[in-house]
Amino acid sequence: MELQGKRVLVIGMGRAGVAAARLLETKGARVTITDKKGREELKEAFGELEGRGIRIETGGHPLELLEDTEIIVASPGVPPNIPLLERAKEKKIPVIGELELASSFLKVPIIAVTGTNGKTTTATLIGEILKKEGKRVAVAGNIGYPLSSCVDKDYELMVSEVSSFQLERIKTFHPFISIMLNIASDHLDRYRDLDEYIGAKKRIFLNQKRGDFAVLNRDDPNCPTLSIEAKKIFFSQEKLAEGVYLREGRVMAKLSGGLQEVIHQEKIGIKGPHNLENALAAIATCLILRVKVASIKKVLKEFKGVPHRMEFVKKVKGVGFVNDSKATNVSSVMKSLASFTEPIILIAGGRDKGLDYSPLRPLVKERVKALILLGEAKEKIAQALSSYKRIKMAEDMKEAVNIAFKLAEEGETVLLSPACSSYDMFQNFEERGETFKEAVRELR
Ligand code: UMA
Repeated sequence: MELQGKRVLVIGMGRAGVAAARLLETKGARVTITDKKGREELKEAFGELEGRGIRIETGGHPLELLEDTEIIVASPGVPPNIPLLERAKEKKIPVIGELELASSFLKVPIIAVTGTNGKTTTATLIGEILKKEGKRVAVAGNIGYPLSSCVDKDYELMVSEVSSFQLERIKTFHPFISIMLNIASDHLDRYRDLDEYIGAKKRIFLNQKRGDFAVLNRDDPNCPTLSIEAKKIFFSQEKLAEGVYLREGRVMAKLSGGLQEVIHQEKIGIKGPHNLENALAAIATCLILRVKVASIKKVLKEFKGVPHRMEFVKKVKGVGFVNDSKATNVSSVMKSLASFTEPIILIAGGRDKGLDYSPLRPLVKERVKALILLGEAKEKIAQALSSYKRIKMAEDMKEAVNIAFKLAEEGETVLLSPACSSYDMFQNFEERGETFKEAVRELR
C-alpha cells in the first residue's frame, strides 16, 4: 500500500487506532486521528501520539474532516453506521480496518484464528508451540496487541486472532491458514442477525487460494464449509476419515501422510470440551506447518490457558474463585458452566450485546446455586431467567464478590462469567477481571 503523502483519517484512539496512526506516520502518510471521547479521557493515547506530527481531533467526529481525507482507517469497535462513515460512503472515500492496513505491510505467512469462543486460547497455544519449535513468531490482533505494532519487525510467522469487526473491513487480508473454531450468537447489537455475523466471520476465507489451508470444526453446524477455495482440514471430537480427531480418548491425525497419534486427551493441560476443540484446532494447524509432534505434545501438556479465561484465582476458606471475564457471550458461559461438577455461585452481567439469555436457563437451574447480577444487563438477564429464583443484584464487582462469598460453602466455586461485554463499568474485560481478582484477594 503506497501511503507517502496520503491524507489518512484514523477513527478511534484505542489500541488499534493509536497503533495504526503510528504505522501510517512511519510510512509517510499525513495522519489525522479522531475520537468521540474528550481529551481528558484519552490522556494515554495522547502520550503515545505526541511529537509525531499527527493531528488529533477529539470530542466527536466532525464531518468536515472528510474534506481533507483520501483514505479512512476505522478501529474495529467503530460501527459502520456512524454519520462520518455514512458520509464517507457517499463521497466514495475508501474505508479499511487496522487489520487490513497492517497485514498489507506484513511479508510473512499469516495464521488467522477466528470463531465466537476460544480465539485467544487457540492463537496463544499455536504461538507457544511454534516458539517451542524455534520459530520467530508474533501473536497479535484481537488478542489485545494490534497487528500494526508488528510491522517491520523480525518475525517469520504471524499468528493473528481476528474478530468479525476486523474482518468486515478487509480487502486483501490473506492468511496462509485460516481457522474457524465455532460460531454462536454474539454481537447482535452490531449485526442484524446470526447470518450477518457469520457473513462477517466467513470473510476470513475471502482471499485464500489453492495452496492455502482452512482449519474447520466438523462438529459445529454453523461453521461454514462452502465456497472455500483453500484446502479444508477438519477437526472433530468424533472419528473422521481424515483430519484431526478424537478416538477412544486419543487425539489422532491423518493429514497428507499416514495416521498418527498425537497425545492422549487426559495429558492436555487445558480442560473442558471447549478447550479440547481449541487444542484440536491448534494441533491441526501446527501439523500443517510441519511442526514435530514432540513439540506439540510438550506444549499441550504444559500450557495452562490464558488470563481471564477460566483462570483459577485462589481458594478462600475452601471456596474456589474463577475469573472468566472474557466470557462475553451466552455460549461461552454455557461452556464454562458445563465444565464444573461442584455447585457454582455465578456472577454475570455487564453491557448487553442484543443476546438472548434464555438458553442459560437449564444449566443455571442445574448447576448454579445462586446468581449474582450486575451492570446494565442485569434486569434483562433476570427476566430471561425469571423462573430461577435465587438471584441477587449487586451494584459493583466488590459487592458481587462479597455476596457470592457469603453464599458459598466449602467445596463450591464462585465463577465470574458475565455473558456481556464490560464497557458499561470497565475499560475492557481485562480491567473487569483484574477488579474481580482484587476483590477476591481482599476477602477474609
Ligand atoms: N470510538 C470512536 N467512535 C466510535 C466508536 C468508538 O471514536 O464511533 C473510540 C472510542 O471512544 C475508543 C476507541 O474508539 O477510544 C476504541 O476503539 P475500539 O473499540 O476499536 O477498541 P481498541 O482499544 O482499539 O481495541 C480493538 C479491539 N476492540 C474491539 O474490537 C471492540 C480489541 O478487541 C483488540 O484487542 C484491539 O483493537 C487490538 O487489536 C477487544 C474486543 O472486545 C478484545 N473485541 C471483540 C471481541 O473479542 O468480542 C470483537
